[in-house]
Amino acid sequence: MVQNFDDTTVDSDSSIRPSWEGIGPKGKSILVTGGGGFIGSHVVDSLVEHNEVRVLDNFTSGFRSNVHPDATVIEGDMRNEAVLEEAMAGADIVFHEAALVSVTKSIEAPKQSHEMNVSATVDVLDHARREDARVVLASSAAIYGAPQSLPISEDHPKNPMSPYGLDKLMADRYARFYHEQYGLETVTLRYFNAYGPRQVANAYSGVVSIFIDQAQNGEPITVEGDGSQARDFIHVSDIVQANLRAATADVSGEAFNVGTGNSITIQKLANVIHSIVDSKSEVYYREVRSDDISQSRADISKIESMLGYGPTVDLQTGLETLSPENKSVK
Ligand code: UD2
Repeated sequence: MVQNFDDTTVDSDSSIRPSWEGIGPKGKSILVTGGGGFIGSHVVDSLVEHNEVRVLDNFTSGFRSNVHPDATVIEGDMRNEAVLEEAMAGADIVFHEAALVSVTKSIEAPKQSHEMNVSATVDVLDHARREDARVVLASSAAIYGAPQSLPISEDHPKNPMSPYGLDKLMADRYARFYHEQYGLETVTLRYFNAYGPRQVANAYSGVVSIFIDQAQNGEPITVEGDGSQARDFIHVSDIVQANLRAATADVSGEAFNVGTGNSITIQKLANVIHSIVDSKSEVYYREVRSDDISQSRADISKIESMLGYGPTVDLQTGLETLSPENKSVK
């Protein structure tokens, strides 16, 4: 897919057709942990029409208002044994999206990151074993650390640079272990840089939501370093697509990258967002983040060939639908 980021004209009619239409499980009992969060709530939206969907969320970072009205909400902490048992009872499939997602937060509180990203995942896997439920697990490109080669394939060396990356690597490996040791059906999805509707803009969130928020408010767009660092930004609609394919494919014990195979520099991202939002903001360069990764781009050939996945939302369109003039994708 070739993208032309110099042409940033806003097309006010642009909209995104969900890339998950027509695929995914039907007639199942499904648990989505973190179903009030950015990614989990979109997974729920894609499932409610054809399945009985439960959401487990403590709403510390997610929101009840994100949860589709047709889903049943269990409000509680997944680390509480009784709560998890209630949520998992009778489940056919679990989408485990709940996590302490921020790298920064994990550095501030590694023990909490470990509890939420590793211990809770082992609990979910263990309950899934009892229920004989299939588990689709949210992992992260953070497990690779600074890449030695691009694009990053699934067997690239893993050198995580934060408690978050370490914890996600452990969770990722636990999913494989549960498959190999106990025959549990698991699939692990390693998200690259996710963006889309409902991504909250704050100090702990992704750069797309931060830049859009700054551009809309006329505040300086804060590029860290010289902006030459690049990321593979993946729209949440395509993340949902990957989840649905992972839930239904005749594949188990495998891990897949979920990205686009393309990358864009942070400098260019700032310019594109500035133009789409038609902002009065100026681009402001500040100190480079310590331990920042300079380049990240997914090799998506494995998920393309084994799950039939393909990214459908190009970055330009995805960003346009996030601008205030266009609320066509919710
Ligand atoms: C993201 C995820 C992380 C993990 C990883 C996978 C977030 C917050 N983090 O880490 O959880 O999944 O991807 O590889 O989603 N930047 C600026 N200005 C800002 C904010 C960020 O220039 O105001 C830069 C930052 O220095 C970095 C790039 O944007 O070079 C991306 O930063 P990020 O925090 O959105 O995501 P990343 O890749 O560190």
